Amino acid sequence: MKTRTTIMTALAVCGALSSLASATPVLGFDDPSVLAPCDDATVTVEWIGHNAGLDGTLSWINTGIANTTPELFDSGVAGIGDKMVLDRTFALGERIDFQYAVYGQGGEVYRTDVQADWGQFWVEQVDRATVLVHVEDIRLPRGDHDYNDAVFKVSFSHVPSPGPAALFGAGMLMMGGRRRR
Ligand SMILES: [Ca+2]
Repeated sequence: MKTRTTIMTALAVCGALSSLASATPVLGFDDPSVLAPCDDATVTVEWIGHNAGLDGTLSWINTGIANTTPELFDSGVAGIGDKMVLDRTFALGERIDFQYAVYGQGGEVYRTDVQADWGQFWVEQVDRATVLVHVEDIRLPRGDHDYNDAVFKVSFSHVPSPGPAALFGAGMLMMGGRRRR
């Protein structure tokens, strides 16, 4: 029960600090930016599904390591509700970029950090700590704009770092240890 309360409080803090994320869906060729709404944000990516003739792979563009795009989901095998947690935390306002690579014919690759690809993504704000990202997997203007070829949810939660109180407590423990000698 106590753990649950702590998690809920942490999420609330993350949501309360969300001022950078847009409150309305971003359509067309605007930057489909997904931004961390708080510091020390843990990012969970959930596969929502896809409705397309061709399969593809969703990857996270890890800017911390050059040319690294760890795969998150393969639409051919991913199940609705499957989740992946990115292996680092993000600072307030830091962007999280994704790549969707279509199998087969043409093998188009779309990236949220490439302006020419922005129209292939539609970012829908669900709440302050959650967005849905919809992908159009046929290069515009040929694409049919249904944006259901791949859909995934990005959720942020705040993991508090050890605060001054915790450090103070650790210091007291060390002093206590010395006294016993
Ligand atoms: Ca489509």
